[in-house]
Amino acid sequence: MPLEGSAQVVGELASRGYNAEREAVTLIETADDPGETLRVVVDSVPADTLKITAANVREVRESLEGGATSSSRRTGAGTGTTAGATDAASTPDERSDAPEEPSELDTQQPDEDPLVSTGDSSTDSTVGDAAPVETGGSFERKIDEALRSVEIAGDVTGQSTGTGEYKNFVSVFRDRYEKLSSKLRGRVNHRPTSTIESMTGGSEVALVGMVNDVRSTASGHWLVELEDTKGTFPCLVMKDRPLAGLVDELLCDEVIAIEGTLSDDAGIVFVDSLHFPDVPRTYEPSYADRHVQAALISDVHVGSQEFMADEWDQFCTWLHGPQAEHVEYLCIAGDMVEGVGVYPNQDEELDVVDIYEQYEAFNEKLKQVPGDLDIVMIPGNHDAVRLAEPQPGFDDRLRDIMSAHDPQITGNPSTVTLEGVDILMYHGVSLDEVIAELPADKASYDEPHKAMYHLLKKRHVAPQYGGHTRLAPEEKDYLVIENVPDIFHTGHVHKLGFGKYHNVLAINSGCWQSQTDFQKSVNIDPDAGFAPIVDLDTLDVTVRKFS
Ligand code: D5M
Ligand code: FE
Ligand code: ZN
Repeated sequence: MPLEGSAQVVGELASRGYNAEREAVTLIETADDPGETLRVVVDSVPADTLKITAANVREVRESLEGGATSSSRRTGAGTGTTAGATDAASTPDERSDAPEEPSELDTQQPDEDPLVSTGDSSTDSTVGDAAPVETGGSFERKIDEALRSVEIAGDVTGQSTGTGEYKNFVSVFRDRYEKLSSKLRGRVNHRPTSTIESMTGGSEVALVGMVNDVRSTASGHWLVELEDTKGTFPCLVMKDRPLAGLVDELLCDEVIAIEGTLSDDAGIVFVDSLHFPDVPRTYEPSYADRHVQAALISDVHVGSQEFMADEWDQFCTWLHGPQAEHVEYLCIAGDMVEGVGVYPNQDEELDVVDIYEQYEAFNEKLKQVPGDLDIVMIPGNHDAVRLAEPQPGFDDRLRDIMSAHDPQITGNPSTVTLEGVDILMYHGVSLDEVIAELPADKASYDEPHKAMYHLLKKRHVAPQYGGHTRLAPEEKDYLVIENVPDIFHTGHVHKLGFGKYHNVLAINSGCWQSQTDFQKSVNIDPDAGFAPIVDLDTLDVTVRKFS
C-alpha cells in the first residue's frame, strides 16, 4: 500500500479507529514500506489501544527494517521511498531550517504542496466545502499544549440538591428573580407590588417582575401580569403603543421591568416602557491571544439509522488535515447518541438498540478525532441523563465508555472558557418553545440564531416552565445567564445558523443525522454534516460542509 504523506497516514489510522502521536506518523511515513509498517503496527498493538505511539512504530520498524530509527523525517532509509510531493521537502534549505525537535515538523512543509491551503481561517461567515485530505501532501499542526486553557463554570454536575418538593420550586424561582431583577434594578426605580397597591392613583411607578400571564383584552390591548416576591400586579400595554410590538416576545416566567402610570383606582399600571435584562449593546467580547480555532458541533445521534457516518468520517479526516491545523478545541452541545424511547416510534429507526452500545459506538466515532484536540461535551435530550434541566454531565459508567481522548464532560448548560473566551454551551430544547411562541419573523427554525438572541435578551436559557422544556427545581437557577458569554452555542433544532447579538456570537450548530421520518412528517429539513469553526481570536465563523 503506497502511503504518501502524513495526512494519508493519519487518514489510514483514523479509518481504523486510531489516533497517533505526531512522531509515530512521521515514523510510519518515512519507513521503507509505510503501508506495510502501518499494517503491522495496527496488528501488533493491544486491542484497547487508542493512540499509536512512536515507540509502537519504532518497534515494528526495527523488526521490519533492522537497526535504529530516527524520528527526524527526511533522514534514514525511508527517505528515498517516500514518493511524490513530500520528497520536495527534502531540499537542503528546508532541512537546515528544520530543527531536530520532532514536534516542529512544520518547518519542513513544502510551500508548493497543493494540499496545504488555509484559506478558511479568518473569513467572516464563510461556508466552504471542506476539501478532505485524501492523498499525498503533508502538514504538521503546531501544537503547544501549554498555550491551551479550558475552564468550566455553572456546571450542576454533583451539585444537584433538588428533590422535586414545592420548596425547591420556590427557591429556584426566587433565585431566578433575585439574579435577573438585580440586572434591571439599576435601570428603573422600582417598587414592590405590595407598595404599588397602596400608592395614589396617577403616580409614576416601576415594577420588576416575573411574567405570570399574558392575555389580550376584549378591546385588543394586552394585560401582562407581573409577579414579584410580594404578590402580582396587572400591567396594561395599549395596542397602539409601539411597545405593544414587544408583547409577542414575552414568555411566561421570564423577568422584565416596566415603567408606567398607575390608574386612578391604583388597580392597574398603564405601561409606558418595558425592559429586558438583556446584553448591553456595548458589550465587548473577549478574544484569545493567539490564532486558534474551536469546532462547535452537536447532535451526532450515533445509533440512529440516519447517523451520517460518511460525513462524520470526512469531518474527522478534515480535522487531521492541514486546513484544520488551528482547530485545537471541539465542543459538542448534546445528543451524542440517538438514545432509546425519546420519541414515540423512535425504535423503528434505531441502528443500535442498546443505549450503552450506542455510547460505545459514539466512542468509536470520537476516536477518529485527532487525539490532540481538547474536547468538551454536554448532554442533550437524547442522552442517558435526566431530561429535566439543568442536566448533570454523564454518570461514571458513561464517562468510562466515552473515554476516547479524555473529553471534559460537563452539565447542560455550562460555561466553557477556552483561552479567555466564554462559551455558554446549552443543548437548546427551549428553542422549540421560543420558536413556537414567538412570531416567525422573530424566531424560526430557518434562523435558529435569532431564537437564541431572545434567550440572551431574557438572560435565561429556558425561561418558560411547564411546556416542552422540563425544568428540575434546584436551590439556585443554573439556567440564568448571569454573565454575558462571548459565544452562545446550542444545537437541538438540527438547523445551522449563526449571527451576532450585541457582539455576542450565537451559533446553533446543525447535526450529523439525516432527516428522520418524524422530521419528514413535520417538514423539518435538517442541516446535517456541517461544522462551524470559530476563530477564538476574532470570533469569526467559517462553516465547513461535509455533505
Ligand atoms: O430534535 C430535533 C428537532 O426535531 C427539534 O426541533 C425537536 C424536533 N423533533 C424531533 N422529533 C420530534 C418528535 N417526535 N416530537 C416533537 N419534536 C420532535 P432532537 O430532540 O434533537 O432529535
Ligand atoms: Fe438532536
Ligand atoms: Zn435534541
